[in-house]
Amino acid sequence: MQKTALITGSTSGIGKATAELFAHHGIDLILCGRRAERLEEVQSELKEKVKVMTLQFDVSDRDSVVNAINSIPEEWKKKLTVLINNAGNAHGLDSFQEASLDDFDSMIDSNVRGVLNVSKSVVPILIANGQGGHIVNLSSIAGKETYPKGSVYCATKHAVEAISKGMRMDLLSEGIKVTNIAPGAVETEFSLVRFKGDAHKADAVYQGFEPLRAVDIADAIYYAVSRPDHVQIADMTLLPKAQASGTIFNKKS
Ligand code: 8X3
Repeated sequence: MQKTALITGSTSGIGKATAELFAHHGIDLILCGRRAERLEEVQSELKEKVKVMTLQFDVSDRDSVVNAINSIPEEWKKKLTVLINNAGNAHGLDSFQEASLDDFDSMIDSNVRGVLNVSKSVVPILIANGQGGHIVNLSSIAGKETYPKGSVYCATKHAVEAISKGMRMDLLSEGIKVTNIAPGAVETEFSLVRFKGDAHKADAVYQGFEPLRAVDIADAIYYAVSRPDHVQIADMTLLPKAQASGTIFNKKS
């Protein structure tokens, strides 16, 4: 059956790489993001290969999410089978005593509320379609471990892990599969956002070893969604060869 996937945060990084790989494999796309221009760019890049529509919203804005997902035309809703909850970010890498509540709020809003807002709007569509479906949640090595200066980022990704497990239990009876994907260091705009545009600090994160690329995670996501119907990939953790935990790296200087 022809798949259609809704991808949040699809204008950059892992989300964009996933959109490109899905298009390559003939999966139609509902591209979601905050930045209209970037959405149009990705749409024009991929529309030669598959059907593409775009939705502009911020995952943390509940009303915008509801309105945007309600506005999906019926013929697209009927074909929607895959949700990729990719949008999310880290804001700051600071000790608990130095970090700001604004940064904590931003991470909770995008990484936790965002996943809930989008999933609560999309799940009824999947259920109404009656064909099962597949939800992929982007967690992190930070969802498996806690590291210094990452208390709340790690907390949000621990929440994603719990949400993935809980969704898998509750959606079992609907035939909807849930996959949790937990990457380690992936070279994207992630660190630039975490360090609030400080390119020097962001680049340093990925120096001295070969980090994962966005396409490596897209590859894992595609693997999960392309298994036979009876196979459910529950959880995948992907690290660079030079990473052993959230904080242990084999860096060459
Ligand atoms: C991003 C990876 O190692 O900064 O989720 O937590 S890490």
